[in-house]
Amino acid sequence: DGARVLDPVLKGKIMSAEEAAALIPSGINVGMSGFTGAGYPKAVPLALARRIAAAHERGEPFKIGVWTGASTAPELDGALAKVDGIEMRLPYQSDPTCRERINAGQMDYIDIHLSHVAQFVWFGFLGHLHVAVVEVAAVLEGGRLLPSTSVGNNKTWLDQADKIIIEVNRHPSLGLEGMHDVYYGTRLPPHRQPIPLTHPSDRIGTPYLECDPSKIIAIVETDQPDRNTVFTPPDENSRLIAGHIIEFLTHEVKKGRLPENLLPLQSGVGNVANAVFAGLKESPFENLTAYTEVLQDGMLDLVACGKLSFASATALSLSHEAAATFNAKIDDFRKKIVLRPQEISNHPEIIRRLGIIAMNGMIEADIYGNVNSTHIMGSSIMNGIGGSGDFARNAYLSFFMTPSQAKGGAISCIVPMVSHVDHTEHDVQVIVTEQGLADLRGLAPKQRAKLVIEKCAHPHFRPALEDYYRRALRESPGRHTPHLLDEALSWHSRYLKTGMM
Ligand code: 0RQ
Repeated sequence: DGARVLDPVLKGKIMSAEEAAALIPSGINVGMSGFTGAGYPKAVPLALARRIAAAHERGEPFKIGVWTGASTAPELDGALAKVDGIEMRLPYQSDPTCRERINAGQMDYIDIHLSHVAQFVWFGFLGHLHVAVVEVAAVLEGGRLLPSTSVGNNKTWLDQADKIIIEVNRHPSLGLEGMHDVYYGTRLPPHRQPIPLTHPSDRIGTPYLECDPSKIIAIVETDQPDRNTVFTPPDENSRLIAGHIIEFLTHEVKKGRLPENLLPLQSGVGNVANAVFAGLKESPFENLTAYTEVLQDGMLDLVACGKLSFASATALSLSHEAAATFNAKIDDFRKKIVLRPQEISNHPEIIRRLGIIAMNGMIEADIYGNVNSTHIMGSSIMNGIGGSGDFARNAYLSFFMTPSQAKGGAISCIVPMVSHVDHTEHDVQVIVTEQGLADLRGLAPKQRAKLVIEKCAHPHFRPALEDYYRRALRESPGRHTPHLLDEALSWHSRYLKTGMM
């Protein structure tokens, strides 16, 4: 009915998802909105998947490149992967069908730091962007757009794409108006200027996305909620990990290395991250702030109860219940939450300046503190590096956390050598498992190894790690980072052969 399309000329561009999908040809790159299941287009990708399936049935090739903010939902990644419609995917995904195709060698995937994506497109490093498909909450006069529940890379998609398809979703609250801050001051080197953001609550841009209305080729109306993220209540391991982190932060405040209200917090995706915020709710800390990419239930709860005075993010990732709370109290949340483009939420310059406390999940760490966040047994992708690298390298303090074992105790998450490296020993300051916390700051490799084994490994695997390290100390040709190269990855190969590390 065009209720959320306020521009009289653009009203004329309203059409069905099928008609809009027909405007997307095979072989092009499409920039889609969407970040951790929020603000992704909900109708055009599904219609496009049907179009691709029909082409394949006729024996015609049809594939596109899919670029996003981060992970999306079954209606986008899942649907397009199922019909084998994705030639190349970037920069972060968490869809089971995508994952299966990537790991079967049928789909290419480039895993890129989330802060790099927009600038790589501007630099021309990723090729041409032909079409943008972006969900918004309303189309205002003159092609100004009210962003939806994530900002992600939408500014760059709208600026860089030749043609634009807008999905205007009636579901998100119009109370979102004023919550976004889209920075239009980025430039290309050598013309870059400092980004004038010195506090998580600073507003340095405009509340709207802008685009050249003549590039809009279609507007599709939808009325659907975002994918509902399901959070399990914190389990025992998550509670223990959260407890170790809070005890450590308390100690750092006592030592004078952190202010009493800490420094802006960043936290990754998943249940452990969520549990840390549940733990912070019970902690004595007050007046906290967050400068992060994803705002999950745990963080929203801290904002609601007043413990967290301000949160900056690029996307919401809420359960059904939390989304309802968010909408009901949106006028209050708008004063305490800002959503920015991911090139700003994850910007190394700002992360370094604000002194972020970064807390991210990992798959495994080795005894020297190298961290694998992305690969299972060295060769299969799980999700992607996401923003963890943006934050880890530039943070004031960088935590990586995981339960000490996976797959019912068949796998040790502390290993002699990681099977893939995302975060090198230089970017990892604190490793936390339910067993304990290893503070690696200021330690040399051999000191790190002793501590990681003692504090973080599961007792079931600790003796084998101690044995490896002892023998490496004796037999390694170099004694700076002692390793037995023939044995360093034997834990992983043993698991692949026997199902047990
Ligand atoms: O698999 O469900 O099949 O059993 O890996 O493990 O313990 O549920 O952990 O949900 O916290 O995710 C690193 C993947 C952790 C996530 C990762 C298996 C385990 C299970 C998941 P199953 P858990 P979480 C901000 C920051 C990178 C991106 C990032 C991630 C599955 O945190 O994607 O940080 N991080 N972004 O069984 C083999 C091991 C294993 C293992 C766990 N050592 N070996 N399998 N698993 N450890 C957000 C964004 O950037 C968007």
